[in-house]
Amino acid sequence: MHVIDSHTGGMPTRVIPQGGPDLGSGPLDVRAAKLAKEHEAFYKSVMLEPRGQPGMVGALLVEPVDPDCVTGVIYFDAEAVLGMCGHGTIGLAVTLHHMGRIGIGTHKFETPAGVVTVELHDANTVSVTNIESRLITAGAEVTLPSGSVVGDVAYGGNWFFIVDPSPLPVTTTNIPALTELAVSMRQVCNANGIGGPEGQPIDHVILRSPNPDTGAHSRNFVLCPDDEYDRSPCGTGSSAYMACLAARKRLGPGDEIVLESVIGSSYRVSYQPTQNGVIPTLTGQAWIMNEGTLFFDTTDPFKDGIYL
Ligand code: PYC
Repeated sequence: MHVIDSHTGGMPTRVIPQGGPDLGSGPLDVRAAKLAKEHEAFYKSVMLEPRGQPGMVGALLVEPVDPDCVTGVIYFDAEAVLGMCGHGTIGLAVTLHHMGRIGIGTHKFETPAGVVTVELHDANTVSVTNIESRLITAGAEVTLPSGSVVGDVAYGGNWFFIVDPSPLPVTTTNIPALTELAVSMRQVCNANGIGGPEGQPIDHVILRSPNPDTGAHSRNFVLCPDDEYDRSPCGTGSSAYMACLAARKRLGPGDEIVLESVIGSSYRVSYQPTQNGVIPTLTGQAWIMNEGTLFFDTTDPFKDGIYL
């Protein structure tokens, strides 16, 4: 299987141009649900060690339904199929350019969450205009063994519980403690029906620290479905956060801010208002790291990945 690996602000994306399971030709969300339900072994074998690496997101290219789109894409990590992925979309645009499939300019990609627009500024720099993002529930309270925390449920292509400010400083030394805290928040949210309006579970948790010493607006720690942290500032999470800022009138339409990841990589982000939320645009950079062929030798005892 041919793959091209990039990273966006430190977060890896593995593009699979062809050769995934047959998902049919229906709407992308239906194909994504089929991948999640029937082909877990496929996506785990590509994402888990020893072939994959912690945090890696896969981008399986499929035929789009919308003929205006350059490609359809279904994102996943080692644990779950995603509705959308911002860092993956930046990585995909850079990868398609590397493959000679797109030039500098504006292009559309179809994802299970909807059509997103990318503007490739140069070989590494991409702006993504995401799907409509919304604040769902402001100020939901979750009770943890260590006490209560209040956060927002918001959608940006995935489902987020956002705690701002974080009870723990968002620093690299705190990554293990932030991971443990965020895992328990997600578990309590999902045990108590705190999530999307149609029962969608929380798949990501964001803990934010305001005013990092870099002059950025804020820095975040993002827990992904595979319990890894997002090395990038998380495009869908930044989108969900923009919906929260807009709903609280803490940021005006078109005003651009810099959002940082826990490791200090950054996106420039702004939004345009819609009736129910915002359309966010985020700009970041990705770099190609590797192009190669994955082998699935039947005699390899770890050909399906390392399951812990
Ligand atoms: O950038 O949207 C994102 C993302 C989701 C999971 C990992 N990265």
